[in-house]
Order: sequence, then C-alpha cells, then structure tokens
Amino acid sequence: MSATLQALGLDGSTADVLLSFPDLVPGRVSRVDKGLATVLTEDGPVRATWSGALLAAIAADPQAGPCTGDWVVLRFWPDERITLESVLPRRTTIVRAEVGGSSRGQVLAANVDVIAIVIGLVPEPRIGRIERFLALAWESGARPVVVLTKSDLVGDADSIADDVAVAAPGADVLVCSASTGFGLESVRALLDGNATVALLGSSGAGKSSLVNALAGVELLDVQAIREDGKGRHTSVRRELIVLPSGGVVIDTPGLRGIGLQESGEGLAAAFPDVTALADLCKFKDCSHVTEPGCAVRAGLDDGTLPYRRYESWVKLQKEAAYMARRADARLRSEMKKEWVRTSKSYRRDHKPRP
Ligand SMILES: Nc1nc2c(ncn2[C@@H]2O[C@H](COP(=O)(O)OP(=O)(O)OP(=O)(O)O)[C@@H](O)[C@H]2O)c(=O)[nH]1
Ligand SMILES: [Mg+2]
Ligand SMILES: [Zn+2]
Repeated sequence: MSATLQALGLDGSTADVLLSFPDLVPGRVSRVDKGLATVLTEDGPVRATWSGALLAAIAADPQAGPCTGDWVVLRFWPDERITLESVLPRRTTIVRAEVGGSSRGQVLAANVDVIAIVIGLVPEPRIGRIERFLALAWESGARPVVVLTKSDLVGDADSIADDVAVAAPGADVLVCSASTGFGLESVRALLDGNATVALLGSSGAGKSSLVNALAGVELLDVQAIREDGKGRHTSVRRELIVLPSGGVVIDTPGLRGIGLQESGEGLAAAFPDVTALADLCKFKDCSHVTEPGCAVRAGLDDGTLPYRRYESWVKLQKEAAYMARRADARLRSEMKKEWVRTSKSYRRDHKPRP
C-alpha cells in the first residue's frame, strides 16, 4: 500500500478491492460540485467527471453517486479528460433523510471512522439536538464523539459536559477551545492511525475553526463576526482535508434539518438506557403509555430513567416510524412502476399479429 494513499486514510479491505483495477488510478474524493469531483491521488488533486457506467448507476440509485470520503478509481484519457469510473464499497456511510424531498437519504460522507459532533458551549447546548445527531451518527457505523467547543466562553464547561454525557451513552464527551487550544490534544487523538474524522454540527458551532486549530493554519473560512445564533452558513460544501500532522478531517456545512433514517438502529444505539428497559416490558408491542407491566414507565416512576430522555426518545421514535412508512410507500410505488414497465414490454413483445 502506498504511503500517500495510507495518509489519505486507505484501509486494508479497500486496498484489496483496488487490486482488481490495475489499469485505473485510485484516489479519494475530497469534494463534489455539480457533476465534478476533486479527487486526491498519489500525484496530487485532479478534477474528474462521471463515466457513462457511473451515470447509469446513479440513475438507478442516487446514493451510488460519489461523495466526500469515497474511494474511487479514475481513468485518464489520451485527450486529457479524467473520468470517475467507479465508487468502491463504503465502509461507513453518514446518511441523513432528505428533509421534505424524496424519501431517499442523502449521503453526507463515506468511509468515516469517527463522527465528531461539534457543539458550541455558547449558546447553551440543546440536549435534544445532540441526541438527534447521535442517532444519525450511530446509524452510520462510525464511532460518535461529542466535542464541546468554545470552552473559553464559559466557566462551567465540565458540569455541562456531565449533563451531555447522560444524553450520550457509549460516546466520549470532549471539551476544547479552538481559540485557546485547550483540550485540542484529545481531539487530535481521534485522528491517530490516519483515521478519518467527520465534523458534524450546527452552523456557527465552530467546526471549521476546529479544523484550522488542528491544522495550525487558516485552511478554511470561518464566520467573520461571532455568531448571533441565527446560523448564517459559512462553509457551503463538504470538504476532505489531509492534516499535515496526520489523519483526515471532513468539514461539513452546518446542518439545519437532520432527518433520521427509517431503520431505527441508530436510534436504539443512541438510547441503550431506554431500549434496555423496553426489552423488559410485559408486552412485546408495549407502547409504554398505559400497559400493565411496562418497565419503561416503572423506570420513570422510580427515577432510573430521566423523563427528558424518555420524551426525546418518544419524539425521535415517532419520526423514525414515519420515515419507515414513507420508505414503504416509495417501495410500493417503485414496484408498481416496475410492474407497469414489464407488462407494457410484455404486451409489446406479444402483440397479436395483424
Ligand atoms: N470564543 C471562541 N469562539 C470560537 C471558537 N471556535 C469558533 N469560534 C467562533 O465561532 C464562530 C463560528 O465558527 P466557525 O468555525 O465558522 O463555525 P462552523 O461550525 O464552521 O460554521 P458553518 O461553517 O456555518 O457550519 C466564528 O466567529 C469563530 O471565530 C472557540 O473555541 N472560542
Ligand atoms: Mg464551517
Ligand atoms: Zn413498556
């Protein structure tokens, strides 16, 4: 495995897949603009367009399109065109349900080892929002970590971190400041072994500032005036950056809507405290409202389960169920279209002769 590709975060199994493309050039997608990707290769960044085969794959499934973090293979043509031939299988995928639009999810980034959920300590963190980010992160297959930044602006960062930790079972909670450098070493440690860390969070949280602090240079634009909580977006696209000190970061624009996927697996992983109780309910389909023998209600009554946690869970659970119904509806309508197509071609092929 080449040292350059390793520095880009290449893992063993992707390296194996690359062996089956001896004639093509491997690379990792740094950013995607309409129909054009910036791909980091052993010989530096290049700009590539989509091959015909890739376009066909995208027509069948929009998620097949290249996204930041993807490993891809490129073809260099004699006329100097460069085409992106194929997207290699993704180890992890961060997907958010399309807010409003189609019921298909939007791939935010691929092949991410750690998702750093970046939350500014000012304005005061909204726990429900962190829980939502965590459900999205757990769903991806990457390891979620909550990074509370702007510690220089508050006096009680540690007590806020304790509250956040209750809402983030199984995830580390780090405290840092991009301005003073406090706690940056623990954030840097996430990049050990050339790991890929994606930064997610609201606009103005301090994601790009954190990348700059880690890089030691002003690589990315940050919000000029201190945010007023109105969330003006400064970063406008996702971008993969290889840090000089090792490791790869993916900076993302602030997320406004974070829709959850329908599977609910991420949600269960984000709420192990609630799901452990739900498993103990007398009825399998317990709705945890009025049923006898409900372990969730019992947990609320005896205080083992904070009511705020329960409320968050119910809310996100409802949303995931809604997404599941929507996905079912999409599947049904696709099946119907497919059926119309087949029966049309059947009629065409079996037309009675005049
Ligand atoms: N005091 C203080 N201010 C910070 C810190 N980190 C970021 N800021 C400020 O917070 C504002 C937003 O920072 P950005 O890094 O642009 O935030 P972002 O998350 O990248 O925002 P988007 O790109 O819009 O998603 C800027 O004015 C920064 O100067 C910090 O650790 N301490
Ligand atoms: Mg930014
Ligand atoms: Zn119950």
